[in-house]
Amino acid sequence: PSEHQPYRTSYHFQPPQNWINDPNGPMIYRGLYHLFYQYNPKGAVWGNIVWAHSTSTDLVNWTPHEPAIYPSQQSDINGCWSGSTTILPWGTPVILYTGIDPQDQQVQNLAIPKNLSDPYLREWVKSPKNPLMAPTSANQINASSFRDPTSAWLGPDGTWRVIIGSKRHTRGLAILYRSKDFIRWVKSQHPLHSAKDTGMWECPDFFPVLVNSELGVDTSIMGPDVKHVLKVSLDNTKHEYYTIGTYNLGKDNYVPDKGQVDSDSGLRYDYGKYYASKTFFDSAKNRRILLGWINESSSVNDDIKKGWSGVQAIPRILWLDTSGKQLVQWPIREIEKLRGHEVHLPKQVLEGGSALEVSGVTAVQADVEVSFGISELEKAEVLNPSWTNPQELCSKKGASVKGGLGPFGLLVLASKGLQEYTAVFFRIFKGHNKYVVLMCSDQSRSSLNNNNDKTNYGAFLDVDPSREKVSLRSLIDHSIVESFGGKGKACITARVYPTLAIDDKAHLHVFNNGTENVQFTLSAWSMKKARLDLESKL
Ligand code: DQQ
Repeated sequence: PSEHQPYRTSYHFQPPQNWINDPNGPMIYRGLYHLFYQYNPKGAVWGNIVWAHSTSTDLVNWTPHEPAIYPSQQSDINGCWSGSTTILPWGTPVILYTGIDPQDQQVQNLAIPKNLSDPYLREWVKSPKNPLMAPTSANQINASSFRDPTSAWLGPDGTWRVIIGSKRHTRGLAILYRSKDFIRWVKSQHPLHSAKDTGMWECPDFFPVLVNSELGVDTSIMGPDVKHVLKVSLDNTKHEYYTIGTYNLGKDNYVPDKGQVDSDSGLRYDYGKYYASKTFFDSAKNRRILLGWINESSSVNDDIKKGWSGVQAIPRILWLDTSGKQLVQWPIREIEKLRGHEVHLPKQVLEGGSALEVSGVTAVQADVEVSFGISELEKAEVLNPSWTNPQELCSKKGASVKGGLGPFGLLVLASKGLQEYTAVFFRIFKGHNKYVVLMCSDQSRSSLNNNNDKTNYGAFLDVDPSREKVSLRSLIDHSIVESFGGKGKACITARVYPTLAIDDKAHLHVFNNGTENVQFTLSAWSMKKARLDLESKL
């Protein structure tokens, strides 16, 4: 790896070097959080995959351990791919993961802790009965599309259930298996759910959320005040989408609610770079926590040069919005422990066509909260009914395209003369019978290095600007801009690699490139470094 590392993160999880991808089997066990993740011990590109392992008391500072799961049996000799943990009713955690066997078939394996009194659960023992689920000519499972078991859930009938991502032709499938003892698994005739033309479903996640509550619940909870969420990661497009719906225990199937879009154009946890995510129930704080992998946007050559690739997003809590129609996410409170010096800008007017530098924070490593109030809503641009794709709209109308109300927001990781910046902003449109708020993350000017993917991202935000403020929180971390619009109603994560706006040469501005004035208040905190790469293996 090269000496100067301007893109390494200070508080987004990453190991000292090499390739990482999916978070695996996150859980809390005896007060300690465990993160496993897909890892290549030998380089900065995907390959030689094992489950690397770190633990934490706060999901912010991490202690690394030796890999927990690595090829050692027939059933995983060609790789240990993604999977999940399940906490058994008496408190013992177990891992279900995908192994790649000698024929390169994808099969599902079980591992249990070697020593339950080791709080770090450093060693795992694989079941001699592995594989527990495998493609056969009888079950018609596609051997190269059968992976990523979820956490299992236990029905009131004493039967465990788990889903595995798959496809049949172009139809995405959540194959359902049942077991009484966690060892002998029987495939159900029908998948839990499927959707046409979505392709392979990687890393499915299926879990309950409470109606009208931000509290999380155990994965096996069912009942009248419970809705279910099914999330899938699409191998074809590298997007995730989720639906909210009903789990019918009798039929053992899941049906998305009316109006939920069961395809790539549906709801996303994150409208930027975010993939192979997974939730777990934090029984210590009664919350459901979401982890996700943030891929690079740089070239493979640049990844090899810097010696690493991939980071984990800041853990987010997630709950059902009061509308019942979408989820809401927010960075875990613990991350605020890293907030240092605060710069506060009290309520003021930001005139159309102006920008204001926020000085006094380490702009390269900051947590920024800003909220905008708009009074002149009549001046909003009329929304063309053909503008239905927010990402396309954000590409067409980047930060430099003037509007009526907006673009207004933040210029982050900006160089002194604004040769480089990433813009996270809003535009307000007059829609059919309501105002429409568009949230964008514009990477087109983020770096003078053109080897990077600088695609813009966008999302529509379900906020009514005539009744509430339009708020934005951005977690800036050297090469990451992780943004939360409308108090977590839409999230966009971007990777950027500035060449000038690095280290103490990065600047932060609030800007308004619309014709109309807006009001804003802002707080920005310099962020301290988290303990991410402590070498000690304990
Ligand atoms: N990554 C794993 C697979 C999974 C994919 C392999 C998703 O199990 O489907 O590293 O990123």
